[in-house]
Amino acid sequence: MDKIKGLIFDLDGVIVTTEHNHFIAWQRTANALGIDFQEEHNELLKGVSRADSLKKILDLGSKSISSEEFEALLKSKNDFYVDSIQELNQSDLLPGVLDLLLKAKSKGVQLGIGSSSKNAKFILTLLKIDHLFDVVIDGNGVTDPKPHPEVFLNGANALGLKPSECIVFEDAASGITAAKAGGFHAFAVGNPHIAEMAEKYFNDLTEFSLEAYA
Ligand code: B16
Ligand code: MG
Repeated sequence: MDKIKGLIFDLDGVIVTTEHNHFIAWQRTANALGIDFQEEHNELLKGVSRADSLKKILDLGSKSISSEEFEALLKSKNDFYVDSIQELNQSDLLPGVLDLLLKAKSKGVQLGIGSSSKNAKFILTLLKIDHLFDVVIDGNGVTDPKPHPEVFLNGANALGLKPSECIVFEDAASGITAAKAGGFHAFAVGNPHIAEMAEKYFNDLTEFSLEAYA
């Protein structure tokens, strides 16, 4: 393995526990359409863009709606979700995150975010960790969402690093697929369902030792 010079983090589910907020907001949307939506269905939506998530929910219920209704549902889901995360703060960071970011900074390892979320910058500001990242690539700057590798390739490019010099931390199948397709080291965190797909698996980031890689 090349010496690791960059760490690229997915946001929802790796840095912070916002996946549950997404789930509650999508469940409300699905139920309004008369579609049953449970945690196991939500697994298919992790790391998936907002529009692709709604398409998957409609497929689940074999429903089709007008483009006006589609746009209105995207907006109401996001309004509900954003309302639900207003109180986010540093105590919501997942275990080991802050220590790892600070250790990487002190060793000169570059830091990036590779998220599908259009709310990523807002969330990083609420968490007061935005200043720690050298680059933030989010759902606003990407043409092809995960499982396409574009989000991570743009991140590595901006850091001036080769994918093989970066570890991507992900909690979603779509994100592990994207990282592997881009030639990154794809490490899974906090989601045992995807452990088998990844190069390494950690229950949380306290189990990851930067010294072993950088
Ligand atoms: P938004 P990540 C993803 O973020 C979430 O995992 C996924 O549940 C969400 O639908 C997607 O962002 C879009 O988020 O609606 O805020 O733009 O895990 O890639 O950081
Ligand atoms: Mg995620």
